[in-house]
Amino acid sequence: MELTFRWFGPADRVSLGQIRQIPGVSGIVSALSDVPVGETWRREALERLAAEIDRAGLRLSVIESIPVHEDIKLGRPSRDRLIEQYAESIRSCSAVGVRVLCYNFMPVFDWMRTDLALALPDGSTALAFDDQALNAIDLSQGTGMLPGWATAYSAAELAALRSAYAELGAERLWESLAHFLEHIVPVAEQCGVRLALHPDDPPWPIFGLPRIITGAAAFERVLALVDRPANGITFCTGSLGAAPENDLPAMARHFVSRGRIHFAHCRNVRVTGHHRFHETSHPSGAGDVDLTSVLAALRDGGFSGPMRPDHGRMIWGESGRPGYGLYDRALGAMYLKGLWEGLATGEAHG
Ligand code: DNO
Repeated sequence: MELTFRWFGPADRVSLGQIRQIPGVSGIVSALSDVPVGETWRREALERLAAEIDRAGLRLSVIESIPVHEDIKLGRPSRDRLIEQYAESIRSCSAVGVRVLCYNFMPVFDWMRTDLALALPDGSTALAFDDQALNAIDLSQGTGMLPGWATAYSAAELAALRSAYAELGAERLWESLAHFLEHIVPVAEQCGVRLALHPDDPPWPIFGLPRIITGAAAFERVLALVDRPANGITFCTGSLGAAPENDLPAMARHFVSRGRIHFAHCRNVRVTGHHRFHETSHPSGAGDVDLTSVLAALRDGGFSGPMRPDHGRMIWGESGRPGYGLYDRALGAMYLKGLWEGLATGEAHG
């Protein structure tokens, strides 16, 4: 297992120097944030990113993410040109030594929360989601009212996208995913990059938009679309753990045995109602995700890919990018490292 940490590039308030001081972290998960969605990622830009990370004594290990253009998901005529550009971006990643690409197939929105600073009893704050609060959001104003949402859509753009997806529906979104994978899996395979599809977060439809990567059956279907080792998943315990029907240790055991978990995002959530949850600190007892059993399943299955702590709370007065401060994620990294080491020691002694 390679312990990694997400870094949002030179504009990130968390520095590579700080990340390097977290014991056990050797890999960086990053991306080019200034390339418009759909355009090809140039090798030179990735070389600069990789060189900066190298200079800090770390390694660019995972790209998270190259966003997938909505036209690809919607199956529009421009998709084949966009897919070819995506394939070229994968080749650029490979050229700088990146071996894992994390991406998602969520329509319009990536991860979604309704509260970016829910106060927890210990004085920390965490990201939270509540379906009722979501339904109260007035999308006729565009995305401006959504907490922390990065991609801004005007009211008209958003309305057009929502009606296009309503017409498309979940089954044709699956067809779009199949078409995409049929084209990019061979490219990834040829250049030694493993694709790691991230589950939808949260794993259910929001705002009437279909969401299809929601649990074990969906992952199984993804793997079968193009049944090749390069076609794999990101095992994100926080996204999957928001749906109580997902048995995470069982899923980890199953998909690691198939050799298709190419990246692990490990964090914890507390489910507090129907489609209602908040994030917590990483340890198993802090939320509903049994990370101890998940890591044991990964370890038993011979998982050797990158793993990262995921969203952290804001603690010790820190402020910063929601979910991506330094302190709580560093604690998460140490927890994951400790669990992993303990499992190894248990093995050696037992
Ligand atoms: C949120 C992240 C996601 C993830 C993408 C992968 O913090 O886990 O935004 O990067 O969904 O494509």
